[in-house]
Amino acid sequence: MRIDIITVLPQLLESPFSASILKRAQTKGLVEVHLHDLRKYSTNKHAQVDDYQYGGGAGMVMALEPVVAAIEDLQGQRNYDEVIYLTPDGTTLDQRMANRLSVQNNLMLLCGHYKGIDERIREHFITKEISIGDYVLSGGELAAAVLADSIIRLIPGVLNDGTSALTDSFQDDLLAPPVYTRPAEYRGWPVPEILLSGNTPAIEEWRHQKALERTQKRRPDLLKRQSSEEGGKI
Ligand code: 6GU
Repeated sequence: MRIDIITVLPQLLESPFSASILKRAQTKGLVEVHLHDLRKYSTNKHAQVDDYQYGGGAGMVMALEPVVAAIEDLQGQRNYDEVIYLTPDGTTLDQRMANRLSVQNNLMLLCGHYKGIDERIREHFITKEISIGDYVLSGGELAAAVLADSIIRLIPGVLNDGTSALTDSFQDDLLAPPVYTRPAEYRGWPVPEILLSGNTPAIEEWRHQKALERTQKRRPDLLKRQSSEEGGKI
């Protein structure tokens, strides 16, 4: 997979892709992440990438021409499965969306800034608009990092344990069960005995039960969703 990210703040996105799993995914050749500084596409002598909005009012808009130039430059080099605009008024990211995007080849992400982008770009170039939740961030960069992380970790080979992405919270609309590590007893608090039993089927059943209990208690909405939308996960 290849992910191209268009941003006015490439520095902000460098570190999330330079550490841990996202770094290893790139080193292993499983994903390529390319950051594109929108300023490089500005024809303005001050490399300005914002502009006033028609109709007046506070707040600048991302300048139309550099954004279009960046998108078209990349589209001239390869076909993109999706051109995604990160914006708080987009569709809220969930695991299902991450799953679907993880099987694509080329994704372009455009990080929103200021009051956003000219509506005509949304109408004519953007194929998907994604928000990462109902709160406001200073820009789309951190949202793009979150989206890319949620996608990249699902690419086969990225996680060492091939099954671990499947047992994540949300992967089957269940929260993950509790986990324990050494020592078996700490300050008088024991690890549940079943986990020390070596009885794998019983342990699996216990984990499933705990996942159900936890979901019922914390996110009953997920269980409702499961019963009303059986199947069709991808
Ligand atoms: Cl994608 N952008 C901004 N600026 N704020 C957000 C967001 C995106 N998703 C949630 N809040």
